[in-house]
Amino acid sequence: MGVPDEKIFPHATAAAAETVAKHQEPQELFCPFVQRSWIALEEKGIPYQYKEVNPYKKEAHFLAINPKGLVPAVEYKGKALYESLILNEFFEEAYPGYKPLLPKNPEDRAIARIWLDHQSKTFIPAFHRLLSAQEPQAQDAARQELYESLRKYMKQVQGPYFFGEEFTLVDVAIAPWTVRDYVLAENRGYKRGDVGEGWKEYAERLASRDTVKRTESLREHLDVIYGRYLRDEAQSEAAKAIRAGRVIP
Ligand SMILES: N[C@@H](CCC(=O)N[C@@H](CS)C(=O)NCC(=O)O)C(=O)O
Repeated sequence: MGVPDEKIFPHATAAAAETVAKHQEPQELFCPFVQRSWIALEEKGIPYQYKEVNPYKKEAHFLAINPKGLVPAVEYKGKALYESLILNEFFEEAYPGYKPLLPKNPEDRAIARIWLDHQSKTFIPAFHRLLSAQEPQAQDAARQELYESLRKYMKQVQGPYFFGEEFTLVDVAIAPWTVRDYVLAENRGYKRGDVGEGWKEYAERLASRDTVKRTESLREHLDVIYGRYLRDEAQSEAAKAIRAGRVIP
């Protein structure tokens, strides 16, 4: 039997309801790094509580979880953890009873990490450079750089996924960009088919995977943030790093 207090009207009303309504808009839906860790959680079936923060509003409670002020971040047993790839490996280690997303043998695990590193060092910076490049020459150079990174990557993909039938963290980590590369196709002359090496088919396969679709938000919201990148107006840490020729944090 419930307690009498359960019968109280449980919703905010009047001005308070308006305030609540203003804070319903998902804030980090645009973030491919968040989607990486979200896909991993969904793939593994780990129980979690999803909390939204606006990463551009560096509030104290957010900085306490990630002093770098970036999403994704996780609070686990009172400890603050962050960095999408590190979180994804943490899920593997902290939840061994759940579906594995890394191969069993150490050499394949090392190979997985080599190609995750490749994504971080070549693919993501090239994607950002192409997004924010204003001059046609700079766009051409960034587009070639992106294609080159993807060609190297695709030579390693066994198909249908990176390690064959097994869907692993390597696929998880690149999947969010397969639901975002339409921005480059519509604005920067990028074509999946021009990469060759099966990138188009692989990208379509990742983008249509259930856990990727379940963690995907509306394009109209993505368009707002990407508009800022396309005009090179974005003030995110990544945008500032690319502009200054620094490594993306
Ligand atoms: N290396 C980080 C990158 C995370 C990141 O850049 N997140 C963006 C959103 S997509 C962010 O929090 N930006 C806030 C800012 O730049 O101020 C990771 O892999 O988790």
